Amino acid sequence: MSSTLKPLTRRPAWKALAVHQKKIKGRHLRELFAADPKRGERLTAEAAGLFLDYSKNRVSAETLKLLQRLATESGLRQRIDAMFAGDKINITENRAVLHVALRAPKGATILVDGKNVVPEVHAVLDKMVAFADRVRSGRWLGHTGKRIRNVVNIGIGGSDLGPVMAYEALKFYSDRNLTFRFVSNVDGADFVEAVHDLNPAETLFIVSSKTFTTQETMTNAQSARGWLLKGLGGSTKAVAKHFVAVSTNAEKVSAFGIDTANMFGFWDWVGGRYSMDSAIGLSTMLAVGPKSFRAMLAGFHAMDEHFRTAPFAKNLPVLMALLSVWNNNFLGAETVAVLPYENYLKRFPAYLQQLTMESNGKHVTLAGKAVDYQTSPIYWGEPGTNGQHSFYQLIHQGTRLIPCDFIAFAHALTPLGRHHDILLANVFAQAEALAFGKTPAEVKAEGTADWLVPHRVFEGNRPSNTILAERLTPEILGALVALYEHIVFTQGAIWDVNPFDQWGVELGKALAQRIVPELESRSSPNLKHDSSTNHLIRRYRKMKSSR
Ligand code: G6Q
Repeated sequence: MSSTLKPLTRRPAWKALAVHQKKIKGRHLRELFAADPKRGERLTAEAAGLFLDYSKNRVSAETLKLLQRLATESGLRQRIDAMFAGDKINITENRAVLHVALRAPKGATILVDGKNVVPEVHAVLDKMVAFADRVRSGRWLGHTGKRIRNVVNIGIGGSDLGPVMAYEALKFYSDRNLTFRFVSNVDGADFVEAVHDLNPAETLFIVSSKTFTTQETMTNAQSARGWLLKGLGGSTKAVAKHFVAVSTNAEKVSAFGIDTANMFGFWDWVGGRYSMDSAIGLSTMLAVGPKSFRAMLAGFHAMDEHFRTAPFAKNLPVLMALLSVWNNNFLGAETVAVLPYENYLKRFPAYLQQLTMESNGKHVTLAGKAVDYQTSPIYWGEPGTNGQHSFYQLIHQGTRLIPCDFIAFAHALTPLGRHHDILLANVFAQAEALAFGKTPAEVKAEGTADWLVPHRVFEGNRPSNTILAERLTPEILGALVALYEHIVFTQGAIWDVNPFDQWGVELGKALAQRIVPELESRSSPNLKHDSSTNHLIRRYRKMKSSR
């Protein structure tokens, strides 16, 4: 498909945007709002329980029209249809990309190589439900006959960030009789601290690994096995009662000693960073229960349907993606700050870092040609209001343009006095201050001494989106994650890159495998790296032998 497209910078809409950018560059959001008193009501859209206000972006009606034309000229419609049809759009790995099938309702049909995958998805879901019910009700017993009180998910990257984020986001709905921990880092401190206060007889490990070969996860899983057996008297029979696996690799799961009856599968058409709603979400289901998990899937599906069917002009993921392309490629913004004013979403920015940057951090097109434009911006963020007391200074008065996505909810899950109104007053105030700033005349009028005026001026004209929803429910979390998944998809379509591979992660992994024996060998290894790496290895070996 992409071969029939013109290179991005030669598409008519792109060229028109480049010309248009010169016109709009000098216009301030103050002017844009003054010229259109209803702008704040007009430049909004709504879907799947999420209300989006994008009026505080540096765009005119013309900009939006050109951006939507760019989406059309980039073949976005065809790409969306190809994804939902199960086409192998992950061309470098020859795979379909079907996280949308994970939340398709029973009875839907999505074909991969001529086979409907939806029944398999629901079979795994049903198996997860049966297991979750046994653990949550206390019917699943550990090796010594005690019920499970602690669940430890071992996984990394896509097999960790989604589960951690979802657990934190939905903690309000979780069973407080169960303790959840997440171990990802190969740094032993992660595992040691996670199990420090846990009783092995009451602990269940979920080894989450699509490939079941990932160095960090396998190392942690082996340590967990050792810790468990040591605590329970050494019988390897204990493993079956305290370990389950989430993987696509039955052979390796069984070689580890986990009964494949306790393995929850998924498929090669689910990318790691798109897998939190697959069996990788087993810890989420154990925490919040099957009903809430299914509600989350329904939220994902509602956003999928919106993305698939809504016209681009009203399509939340498409609009947000196009605005990010505008900010990134035409206004020169290098990052996007994601700022949830909801403490339960504290891990959401970290989750998005992988989703966005591992997906679109690419430098060649689908056809393998080097791009001559920027691809993914850097995503980062922290929950509000905390960030306001640290890095917001740079967003308000620094020299860089940092578009912000504010996320807020009308209702607190844990209402407490005036807290929520104060929280929401802050999010609205920040977006307002960023957009409109404070002019020298306004600063002067406050009686500020002349020499101090420049320091207290806020230029404004800083773009932001505000997403507002009723409350953080499992449905809304699903819709929110799907929103960003489809933003990433749309960006990838415009930039003509493959958001579904991650070859950049491979080189470091392969090199680490080579260096491990060089650190562990008793005799001096014959090092063949560059002089810096060789020297660091020698120095480390010396330091570790003289403890
Ligand atoms: C995600 C990446 C990566 C992956 C981890 C864990 O899209 O592919 O983050 O999830 O490397 O891989 P396993 O699940 O195979 O252990």
